[in-house]
Amino acid sequence: MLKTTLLKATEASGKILQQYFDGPFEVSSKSTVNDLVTEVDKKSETAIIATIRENYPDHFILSEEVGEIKTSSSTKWIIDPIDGTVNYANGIPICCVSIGVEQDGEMILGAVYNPFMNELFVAEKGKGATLNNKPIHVSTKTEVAKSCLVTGFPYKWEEGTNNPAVVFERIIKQGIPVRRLGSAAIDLCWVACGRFDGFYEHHLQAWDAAAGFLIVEEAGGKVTDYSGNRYSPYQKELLATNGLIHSALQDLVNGK
Ligand code: LIP
Repeated sequence: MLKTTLLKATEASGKILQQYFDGPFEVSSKSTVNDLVTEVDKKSETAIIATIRENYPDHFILSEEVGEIKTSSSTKWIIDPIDGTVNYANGIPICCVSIGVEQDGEMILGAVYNPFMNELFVAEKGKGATLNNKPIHVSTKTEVAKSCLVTGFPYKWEEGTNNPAVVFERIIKQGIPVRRLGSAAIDLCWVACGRFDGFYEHHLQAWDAAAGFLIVEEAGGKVTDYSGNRYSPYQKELLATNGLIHSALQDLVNGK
């Protein structure tokens, strides 16, 4: 039932993303000039929440644009109505809807759908991860030096010894390819299906990674913060790998 609702909400959102992709639509700024929200994020969010509410009027909701809709329920839906809004606003079809379901503090279900590539990633706690219904697995590369990585950068710059530019420079100076797709949810799913061997980002929000981190774990990968603690969507740093390069990438990220 939860999964059926999750897939229905994902599908409803995907249709909206496709319908409005060619524009025109309104775009406005949030925390910084390039932290964007479009009219389509809001339409997608409304459709997702309406679909959830048909079956679960009392569930807790945490969604990027409306924030928290608090209830006493132990089930929380964590929603990004468009992950990769900057891409969407620029007509770059690397964006998706991402929805995770948390129960009693544990992520139990997650779905990420990029309607432009017709790729639906789903994971259920303990039952593995799929791409368009076919089981997926992380890559088997063992050397970070031969890996293909992906990262993302924040819209609001934070200085610091290990800021995103310093880490990026450290890795690319070793000749390791690091891509930047612009959607953390897609980055995670592409680690899950073995296209990337690792992903790191300094400052994510719960909705960017709630579904994707379960998809990576269920595909056999490892997701932690930069200190190696199991990832929680309620803190900002994320390091996701195939497991085999995890400690080596963690060292690179931390400058060790
Ligand atoms: C974005 C992420 C992206 C990250 C940005 C932002 P949005 O989400 O998916 O990878 O680098 O900081 O969080 O705002 O485009 O949906």
